[in-house]
Amino acid sequence: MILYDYWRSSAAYRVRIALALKGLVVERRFVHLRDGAQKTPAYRRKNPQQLVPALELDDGSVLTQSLAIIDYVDAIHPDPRLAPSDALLAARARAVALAIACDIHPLANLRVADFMRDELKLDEDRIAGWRRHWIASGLEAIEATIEPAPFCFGSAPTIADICLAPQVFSAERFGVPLEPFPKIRSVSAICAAHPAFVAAHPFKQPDAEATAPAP
Ligand SMILES: N[C@@H](CCC(=O)N[C@@H](CS)C(=O)NCC(=O)O)C(=O)O
Repeated sequence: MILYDYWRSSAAYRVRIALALKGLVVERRFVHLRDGAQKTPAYRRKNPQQLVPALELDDGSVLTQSLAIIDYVDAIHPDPRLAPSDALLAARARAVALAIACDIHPLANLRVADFMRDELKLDEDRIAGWRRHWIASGLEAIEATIEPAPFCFGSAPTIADICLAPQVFSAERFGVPLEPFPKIRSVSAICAAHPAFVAAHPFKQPDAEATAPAP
């Protein structure tokens, strides 16, 4: 399998965590988002959405969308499971993952910021304010939802933690204060000490750049 990846992509970071939790090592191809590598014809053939991550399987088929990729990996390598066994908790963990992946992350994405800057002529302060607003209001709702024990919904990481840790990384990067979110901070601290989350961290990736400007 080949993972099309970018160190600072929080969606790719989710997939890296899931693969690490499963103990799976895959080939990596780095798609430099700031250089626009996601828009090249070669990558568009892999993912017509021009987004990372994408996972190419050994038969050449390509999976896109981080949550779909994680579901696939969880189905073919079920140990450890990435959802709580309890159906109610599983639904709640999925809801946190979807709140992040569908309702928070897309609003702070690179292409959205590019459009605001290039087409709407908004300045960097207003773009940064937009990002902070949607990330903070999204995290406020998640703070009210999770029940750290010590992960979001129990003693093992699930899809909720897999999505939350990268979202916290982005929140810190964009200057969102985390003081109002003690439960999120406690989950984040537990994740930061877990080997799979450590291995998947953006700064640990081969394509990481020490001084890359935001976004
Ligand atoms: N819903 C998608 C989101 C993927 C996504 O937005 N990836 C970002 C990086 S985190 C990207 O490739 N952005 C490129 C761009 O905005 O041009 C998923 O979960 O995989």
